[in-house]
Amino acid sequence: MQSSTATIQNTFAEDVIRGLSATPKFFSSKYFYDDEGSRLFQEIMKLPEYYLTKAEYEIFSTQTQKIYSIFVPDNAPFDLIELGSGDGTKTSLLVNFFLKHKAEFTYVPIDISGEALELLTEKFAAQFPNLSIQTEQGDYFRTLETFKTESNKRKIILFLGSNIGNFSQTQAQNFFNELRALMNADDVLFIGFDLQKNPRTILSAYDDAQGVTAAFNLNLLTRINREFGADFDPENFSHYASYHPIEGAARSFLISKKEQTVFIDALNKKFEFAMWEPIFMEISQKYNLSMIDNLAQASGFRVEKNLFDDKKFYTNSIWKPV
Ligand code: AVI
Repeated sequence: MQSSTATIQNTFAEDVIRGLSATPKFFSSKYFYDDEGSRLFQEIMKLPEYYLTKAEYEIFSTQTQKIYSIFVPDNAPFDLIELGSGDGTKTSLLVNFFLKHKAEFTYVPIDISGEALELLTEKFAAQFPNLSIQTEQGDYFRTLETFKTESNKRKIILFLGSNIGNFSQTQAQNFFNELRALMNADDVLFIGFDLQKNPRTILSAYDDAQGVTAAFNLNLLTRINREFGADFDPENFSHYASYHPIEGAARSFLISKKEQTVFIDALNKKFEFAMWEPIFMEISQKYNLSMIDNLAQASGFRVEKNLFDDKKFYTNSIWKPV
């Protein structure tokens, strides 16, 4: 049997071939996060233009009590499950408050990256010596499936950081349908959605003045060079971001600056690029409140409450199963 790393690598290779053989060409933004990509994303979150992280942090720090009362109306023990845990900065605000209020819970971060989970565990163990923490490496749904049968505690599931925005609306719908099937009537889902706003504000967040977002996109070419022996010259591509105010979709592309051929040694394949040909890299879908309501309803949830930052740039939406 193949190791799971080899399987992931094969899927990546297949996705590269599929994306570069398609018209228009595309990559999946889930491959952005190698070590350098994760470092660049940390930089993005600190950029003045990238309002999303600050807005969600504001909600977590100013409305902790409200969140707590909705999550735990009855002081019953619960599992606080985080899908894609990242560095845990925002979650630590909740954990801190919950512990101070003597809530009885286990924090369960689920992530594909073992390294991210190790870092998080170290950080949380030092910060919260009394916290019960159970890390789970791997697929969200597979882990939740075991929880559905093995734990009879209420599950509070966090899906933060507007990660849902990197799914198309159809993918988001499928994702919530699958999640709903693994939840019990008493469980709660807490999701971060970036909201539609001044299109210029959104566009700047994905086209920052320092070029960090451009480097973040171009890094995928460098990753493919390293992992599959490709000969992409990142200098021959430029980053282009767009925002479509009717669809609410921010999209990023890498544009071939000239006619060129790229050879990928490990895949023994070459791909032609016309001058100005785009590769679609990423969608960052922005929502409005009726889109959020419709999405919840269509997947078997109701919106219990939407929490907003001061500027109403962002919402953390609390959903309950119906
Ligand atoms: C991780 N994700 C929610 C980010 C976003 O805003 O779509 C990724 C990102 N892409 C460019 N900047 C940030």
